[in-house]
Amino acid sequence: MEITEHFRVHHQTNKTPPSVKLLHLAVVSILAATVGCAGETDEELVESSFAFERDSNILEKDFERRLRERVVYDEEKNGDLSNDGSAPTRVTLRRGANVVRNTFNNPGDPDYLTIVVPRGTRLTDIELRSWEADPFEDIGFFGVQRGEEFTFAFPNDNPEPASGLLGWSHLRSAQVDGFSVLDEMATSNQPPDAVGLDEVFRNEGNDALIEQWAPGAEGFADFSSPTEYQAELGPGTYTFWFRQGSGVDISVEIAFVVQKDRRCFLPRIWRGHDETCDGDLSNDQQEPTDIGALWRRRTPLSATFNNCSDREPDPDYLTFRVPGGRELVGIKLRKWTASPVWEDIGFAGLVTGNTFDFTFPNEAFPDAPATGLLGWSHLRSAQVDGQDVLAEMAVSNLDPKTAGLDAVFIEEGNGALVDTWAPGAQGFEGTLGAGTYSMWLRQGSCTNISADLEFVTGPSRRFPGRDEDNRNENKK
Ligand SMILES: [Ca+2]
Ligand SMILES: [Ca+2]
Ligand SMILES: [Ca+2]
Ligand SMILES: [Ca+2]
Repeated sequence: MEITEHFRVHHQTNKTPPSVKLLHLAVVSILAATVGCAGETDEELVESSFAFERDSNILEKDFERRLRERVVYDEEKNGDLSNDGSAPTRVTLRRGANVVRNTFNNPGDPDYLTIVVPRGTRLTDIELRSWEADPFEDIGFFGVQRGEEFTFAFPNDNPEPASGLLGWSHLRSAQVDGFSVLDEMATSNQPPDAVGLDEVFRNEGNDALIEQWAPGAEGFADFSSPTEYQAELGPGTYTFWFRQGSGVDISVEIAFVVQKDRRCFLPRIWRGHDETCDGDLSNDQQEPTDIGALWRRRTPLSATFNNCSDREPDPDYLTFRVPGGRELVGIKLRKWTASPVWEDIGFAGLVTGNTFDFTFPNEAFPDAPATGLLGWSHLRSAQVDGQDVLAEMAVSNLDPKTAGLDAVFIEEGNGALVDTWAPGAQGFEGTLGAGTYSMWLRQGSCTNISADLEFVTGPSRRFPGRDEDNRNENKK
């Protein structure tokens, strides 16, 4: 099937032969197992453990799908899926492919299904495996909402007719062994041509679907660049509606693929604080989440944040400690994703102490709005393997030209950052010594920014020879 580059990238990722992945996993496992050994730089150790995480995740998906498959609901054996959106049939999914077989029509047999994606797992695909209709009919509707009920119905009076849906797809026979249903649902907040689906529809001979797109769905694709995304739903409860427009019975077999979220099984020294496994970082600037003393070399942090006005916003405040004998020498951005649309700007602010006494707008200092901050940086994808976040924070008291950052911003294609600099921050000399610091991760809109950061420490130059191991301090 001819598909756009955007989707090709995503799908090819999942098609590496398992044997190749196994071999690679073995190699990166050995590399990763050397964490803490002499002879490797911090940078090499960090790279090897990130490679381990990335590659074993790809491995997991193919194996889970092939090795663990079970029918979780078959209407012939288990009875009709509920006709009532307020009391759907409920199934808890397990790792692997969870197969559902059902028949639906309109108006007599809508099917409502609630799935529970357990903690420590993610729903990573929905595959349509078979499609039967007699007489042949080739269109159905498949919608999803968060929670245990399905409240959405046609017609929707909202000018954006898909409002209220997390995502939706037009089910059709071409999806059998074809395009991922989950991918379509994840990007249903955007017109088909914005996400390359127009080409998919055309190649199927289903051009009419381009016109039948309706705005309003929330969408849930995680974009790692303007053109690459992953469609996934995390742990939680979701309800689906199988609907057909005519009296014809449509029978389908559909598989919900669930994968272990292996990050949560990594030792704390590798995963640090990961919101997916360890919970949301505090929304309260007076009581940031205390992630404790930083580890000896690197401490990862994975957080998702937004500043949404239509629902509960998610700012993230955290406190960390640089232990005696160590210095914070870098804050690296390792991964940047945005959902449900690509967005490329966030904010990271730093203060000393265990509260974050700074807010926007900073009314007391209109001419120097960064007053009160030790340092700050505009988080952005270009910092992934690029400019160090801590290094930017250190010189945030200086305008970008004086700090030498203007060239960096322009080279990244982020020239606008030169003009969005704000004076008032304290700044510091490159590294931060032993002490307690708090950080604010902020985003300006409803888009969820997910950032994997990494705090890197080194021996203190202030007290040479006192390179204390803080592993005991991290045992909680
Ligand atoms: Ca049914
Ligand atoms: Ca039913
Ligand atoms: Ca968060
Ligand atoms: Ca939060």
